[in-house]
Amino acid sequence: MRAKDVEFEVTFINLRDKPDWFLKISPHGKVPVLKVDDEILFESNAIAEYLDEALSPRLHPEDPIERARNRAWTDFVPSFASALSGIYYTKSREEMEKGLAKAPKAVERLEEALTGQRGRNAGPYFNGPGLSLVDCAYAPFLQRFLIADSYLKTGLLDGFPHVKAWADSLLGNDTITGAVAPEFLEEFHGNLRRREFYVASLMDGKAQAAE
Ligand SMILES: N[C@@H](CCC(=O)N[C@@H](CS)C(=O)NCC(=O)O)C(=O)O
Repeated sequence: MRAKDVEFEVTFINLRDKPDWFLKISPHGKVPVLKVDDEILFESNAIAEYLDEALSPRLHPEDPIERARNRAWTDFVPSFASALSGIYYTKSREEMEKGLAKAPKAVERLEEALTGQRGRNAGPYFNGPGLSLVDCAYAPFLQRFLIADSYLKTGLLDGFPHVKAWADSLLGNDTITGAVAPEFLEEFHGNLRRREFYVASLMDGKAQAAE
């Protein structure tokens, strides 16, 4: 909706204390949910596809082949996201390193996809100079990984130049970075601390060193 420049209201939900009104409208008790007049839509991709059909400009490519390719790569988001969170949602350095050893397989797939795309367009986004739905689908997971990686310093993306350049472009775009709650960084750090992840010990070491 930010990319389409439409007016909307957003209510951020505390997932540790979901309000009753939210539980009544969200079939799985999950975010995001979109309310359009009296209609409720859920599932990120279904919401994004609806918005793209209902509101201009189209954020999916016009060409049906390109559109199918974009949807296919959007379907890969959950596998990609779990490969990344498998690195930083870990309780020890050893567990983190196991996650890190598994992650390149998924990142390599995306690198190959982007290499193919760069044969068709010059970037910096998946389909060229403008943001598309597929960019918006990957961005939150790249954003969270890059925050965690600023402490873990895994170097994971160094071996994948297209993914790294894409992630840097996405995280340099304020349509993307402005989409989170104002207290996002604090909440994200709080979540890692509460769950006692290994990365939180590095964050806190860093915080103490800075004091
Ligand atoms: N496939 C769903 C996944 C939604 C989802 O997992 N949302 C998470 C936050 S990213 C959530 O609401 N978790 C709260 C819970 O499961 O209690 C989508 O893309 O919309």
